[in-house]
Amino acid sequence: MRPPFFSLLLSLVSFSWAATVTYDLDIGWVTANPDGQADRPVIGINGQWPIPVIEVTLGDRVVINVVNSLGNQSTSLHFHGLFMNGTTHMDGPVQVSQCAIPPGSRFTYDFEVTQPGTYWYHSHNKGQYPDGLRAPFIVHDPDNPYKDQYDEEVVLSVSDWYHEQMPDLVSFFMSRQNPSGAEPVPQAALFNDTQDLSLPLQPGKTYFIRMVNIGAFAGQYVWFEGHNMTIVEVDGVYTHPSTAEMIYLSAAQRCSFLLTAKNETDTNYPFVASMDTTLFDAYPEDLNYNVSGWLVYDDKKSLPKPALVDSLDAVFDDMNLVPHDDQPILGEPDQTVTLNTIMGNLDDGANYAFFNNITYTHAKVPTLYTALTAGDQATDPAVYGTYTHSFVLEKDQIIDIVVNNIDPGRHPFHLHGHEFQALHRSKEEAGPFEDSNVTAASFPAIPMRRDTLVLYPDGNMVLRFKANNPGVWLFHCHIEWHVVSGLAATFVEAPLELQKTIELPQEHLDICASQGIPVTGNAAGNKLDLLNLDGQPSPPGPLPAGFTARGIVALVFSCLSGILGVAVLVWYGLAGGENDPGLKTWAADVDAAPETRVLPQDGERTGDHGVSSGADAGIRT
Ligand SMILES: *[C@@H]1O[C@H](CO)[C@@H](O)[C@H](O)[C@H]1NC(C)=O
Ligand SMILES: *[C@@H]1O[C@H](CO)[C@@H](O)[C@H](O)[C@H]1NC(C)=O
Ligand SMILES: *[C@@H]1O[C@H](CO)[C@@H](O)[C@H](O)[C@H]1NC(C)=O
Ligand SMILES: *[C@@H]1O[C@H](CO)[C@@H](O)[C@H](O)[C@H]1NC(C)=O
Ligand SMILES: *[C@@H]1O[C@H](CO)[C@@H](O)[C@H](O)[C@H]1NC(C)=O
Ligand SMILES: *[C@@H]1O[C@H](CO)[C@@H](O)[C@H](O)[C@H]1NC(C)=O
Ligand SMILES: *[C@@H]1O[C@H](CO)[C@@H](O)[C@H](O)[C@H]1NC(C)=O
Ligand SMILES: *[C@@H]1O[C@H](CO)[C@@H](O)[C@H](O)[C@H]1NC(C)=O
Ligand SMILES: [Cu+2]
Repeated sequence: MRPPFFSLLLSLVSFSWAATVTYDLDIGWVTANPDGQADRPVIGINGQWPIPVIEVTLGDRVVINVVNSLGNQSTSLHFHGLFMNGTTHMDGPVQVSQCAIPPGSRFTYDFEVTQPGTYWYHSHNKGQYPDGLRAPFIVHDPDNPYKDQYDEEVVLSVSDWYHEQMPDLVSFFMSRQNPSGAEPVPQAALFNDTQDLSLPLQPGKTYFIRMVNIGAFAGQYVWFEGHNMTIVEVDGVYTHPSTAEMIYLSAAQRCSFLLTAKNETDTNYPFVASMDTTLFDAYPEDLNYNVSGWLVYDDKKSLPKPALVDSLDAVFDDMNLVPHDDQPILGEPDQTVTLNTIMGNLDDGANYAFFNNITYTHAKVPTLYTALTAGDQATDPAVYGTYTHSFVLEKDQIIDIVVNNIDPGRHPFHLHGHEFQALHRSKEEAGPFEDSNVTAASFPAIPMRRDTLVLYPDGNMVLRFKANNPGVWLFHCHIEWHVVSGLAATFVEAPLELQKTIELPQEHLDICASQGIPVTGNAAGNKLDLLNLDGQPSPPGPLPAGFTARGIVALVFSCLSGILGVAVLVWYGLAGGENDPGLKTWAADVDAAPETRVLPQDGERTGDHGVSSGADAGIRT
């Protein structure tokens, strides 16, 4: 047996061998047609699309030199799931940890990779990534606990695909013409940025398949005919092996599994990803929401059509996974943050997403830069402004996030800078966690960990993590439409520590200066009085008085009665927000509608939309 000091020595040696891996990424427009239906401009890298899969080894230092050659859009890169421990300024979200990289500028991401597994990288600016700027990011692990159980690794992305570009889709989505907030429905699904993909298999071999959903919106049901999956990793966390016939991968989730090839080569097998159509408000007749590929044992044999599957009930529940390291449940929380997910309209007639009563609007100063320049006041959440929805965490605190879904849609929630323990996820329609009879006693002793978890319609969930990574980290829904409509909050973790450890490279400050973005002071750019937030960027005001109460009723009623309510809202949008007696009459009829829960407008009014009184008027029926 090897004495322990020797293995320590070995690990020190291997650490010092860690390589620096450099990527030069020139981001620019190219044309692509991955579903064979339409050529369109996409955002490529170095003149190519799909953009490259980044592959590094655990412990590597990664240097990514970005040049923005788009000409007409700014950009940024986020490395989804990587902790960025000590380098929160390399995390990527625009106006959170950096300014956007304007056209013609350069920016270098420089960080160490301290976690093994399957990740991805994507733009974190203005709903941009679905235009093509997203791909897997793989961290190879010489000590992968399953390395003796497979022969080959395979990367396999899945995604939805749109024919229109995001800026156009977003401007319609966030408009008074779309008051119900119906998300654009994708035109196709893709495997590895194509369709009819072949995955050649050698008989008897076992494959470590790393699946990543790099899509914008749709969760995907995935299955391989005639083959089971043995799940061994989710979101960079190794798990004990679990057998699944079908998995569900939301936007941003990853799942790695072992798949063993048959010994016989007489048949090829289809595999399928089927978009979760319960997310869609419309089902265009010509939409094929499935994509298929084939496990090819013999390329001279036919590629059979996938069999129809009439139930998705066989889908594996990721809450049943157990991390391979058996990390026990963290101790009692020092802080519990409760976030109610709510959709509602503001006075521009568009539909916004809210955590409690706040729809995220980024600050004038990137939130990290406020943390770095606010001195002792950096521990006061107020300096980050109302609409970044910031929570300040002390170093090493245990934090619970309780998320209640006051919305009938699924939302895949993602936390930057951490993996969380998933302590509880209710079934659909369970109501808020506080109203349930679930107690801490029923939390698992060894909870599943990941960085993105799906919250079910009108359900709730409880997540726990330790604030052991000083930084500024977003918590948000990973449906890109909901990022755009404001479903995000900010955790400012150990800001005083950040002031001692983070030194911003000059180019970070330079790209702000070139765009006139202030880099010191509070969310409003105020340096003298950090509690004076006059001029902070803010969302539109609440629905106008007079419309408000009834509008909210209409909104709630619209959930119940569908078309009629939506029609009224559309009418409101087209009418330019003016009050109308006809609406009142109609609304009076529904005053007896069930209780209104869809109420983001509580509390103080801000912004310049002139609705200054009757803060509660909007919420009583
Ligand atoms: C930016 O340029 C691309 C490629 O030429 C073009 O397709 C796209 O419409 C432009 N987008 C904007 C927002 O101007
Ligand atoms: C998917 O694309 C990646 C990157 O090009 C490639 O490494 C991988 O082998 C592809 N997967 C399949 C199943 O073809
Ligand atoms: C897959 O797993 C299910 C349930 O464990 C089992 O019934 C089935 O036979 C397995 N299929 C294959 C191809 O191994
Ligand atoms: C394939 O053959 C090997 C060796 O005979 C055997 O161990 C293995 O169980 C077989 N695999 C399957 C899926 O039947
Ligand atoms: C997609 O696949 C599902 C599951 O097999 C099937 O029920 C559905 O009919 C398919 N849809 C289309 C448009 O092919
Ligand atoms: C919670 O309450 C419901 C309804 O009262 C009951 O059916 C369920 O068994 C309870 N669950 C627990 C964990 O006590
Ligand atoms: C970040 O690094 C510190 C210091 O090495 C360590 O204590 C902490 O656990 C790390 N956090 C994460 C999330 O890895
Ligand atoms: C949200 O609600 C809280 C608590 O009622 C209140 O203090 C705050 O001013 C409200 N914020 C907004 C933006 O309405
Ligand atoms: Cu969402």
